[in-house]
Amino acid sequence: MKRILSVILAALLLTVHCLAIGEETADLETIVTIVTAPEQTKAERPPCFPDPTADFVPLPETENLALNKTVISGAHTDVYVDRNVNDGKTDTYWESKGFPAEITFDLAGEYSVSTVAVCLNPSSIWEPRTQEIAVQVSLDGEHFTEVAAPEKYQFDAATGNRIRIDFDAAQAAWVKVVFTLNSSSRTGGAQAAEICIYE
Ligand SMILES: [Ca+2]
Repeated sequence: MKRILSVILAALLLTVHCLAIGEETADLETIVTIVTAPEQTKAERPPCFPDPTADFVPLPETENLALNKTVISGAHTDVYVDRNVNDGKTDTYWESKGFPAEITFDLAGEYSVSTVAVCLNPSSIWEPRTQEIAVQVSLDGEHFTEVAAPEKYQFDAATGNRIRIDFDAAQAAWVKVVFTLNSSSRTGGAQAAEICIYE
């Protein structure tokens, strides 16, 4: 008998509890305003949070012909080997040992190239520096023609720590990028996290 009374009491308590929750939910429904989310197809940034990449040097949106292609260079510094220069990651980089520093890409095909971009790690830890760079192209990997004469380019995190070299379109199966100066006091060689080549 005592057990039956306990069960009845528990059932009554559960019923009262459920009724209380029901009233609470009803109360919430009366104070909550339901709004419909606006259509949004891309990420939007409020004006008080300016886009940090807005001032970055724009790069072509076409295929990067250098990505993961065979690359040849001279001596490198420490662990900063040449295959870091076209692995698609800006947190790995190539650093030559001294100047001039040449790095050559086998495009594995013939293309009409017109832009070479040189990128450092975009982090502001990489302080501004100047590198002098030229571009040469070849159809046989032996005879090269200069398409962009040596020129000093400013690398700055504010503009993405990257520069682009545009030149008249030239047929190329090989592209050689020649560095002759780096103003950074931290190294005696050329530095590039990524070198990208575009038609
Ligand atoms: Ca890299």
